[in-house]
Amino acid sequence: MYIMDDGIRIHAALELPEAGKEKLPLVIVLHGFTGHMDEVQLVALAETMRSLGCATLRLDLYGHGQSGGSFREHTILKWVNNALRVIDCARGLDFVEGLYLCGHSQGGLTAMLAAGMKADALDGLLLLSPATMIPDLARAGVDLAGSSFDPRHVPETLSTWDGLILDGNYARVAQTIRVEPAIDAYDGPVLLLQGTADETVPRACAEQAAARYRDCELIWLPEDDHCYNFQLPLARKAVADWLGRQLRRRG
Ligand code: FER
Repeated sequence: MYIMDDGIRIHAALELPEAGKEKLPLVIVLHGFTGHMDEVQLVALAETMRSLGCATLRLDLYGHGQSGGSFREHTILKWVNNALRVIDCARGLDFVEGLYLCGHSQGGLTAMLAAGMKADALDGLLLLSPATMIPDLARAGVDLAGSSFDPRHVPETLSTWDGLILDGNYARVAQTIRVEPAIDAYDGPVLLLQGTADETVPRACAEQAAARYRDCELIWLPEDDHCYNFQLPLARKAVADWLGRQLRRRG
């Protein structure tokens, strides 16, 4: 199905738990940079969430997967707008009681920013290796998606590690993003998962975000990478334990 956001189609997969009640908690799941909703770890973690009785809504964000917009024109703020729109949409569904937001990497950063804007709409935040270093890389002009530049004179386009072209506005937008105020504006419960061998997001990013949130459980996945290729069962268990606890707490 598609959810329209300001004229752009957001491709979404709504899946219900097998043993569902009349009212269900819903988890919205956001992928990362160059990613899509069908990545192995997102499909697996969404299945874990459904096994706990939640509905899941996996999305393709602007310029990714089967959604509208081009990769070149995407920015983190366009993704935040997508998330805000989908949160509003989810709140309007009559079967939804309890709303959680989950995001991987750049989608995790997006989830943090959206949660800071809509803390009152969310019952919990699940952050999968959130890429909180992106704004700092953009401000430094160093190795942003593999591209380095003068941060005061951002080029018209940047070319990424995989030879994809990004509009310079991606970097200009990222330069303005501050994660700390978004963290401070969200006082609900947070789960943060991070592999100890993640080569994309530095360990310090996870440590700093977890320390700053008021109620955050940080789970380290030993020797795991950015996409949980080695410890997916452990990632599933961490989500099941934390989300199960949140659901029981809410009754
Ligand atoms: C970067 C490092 C990581 C970057 C983006 C990411 C745009 C995002 C990774 C992901 O979402 O998986 O330098 O630049």
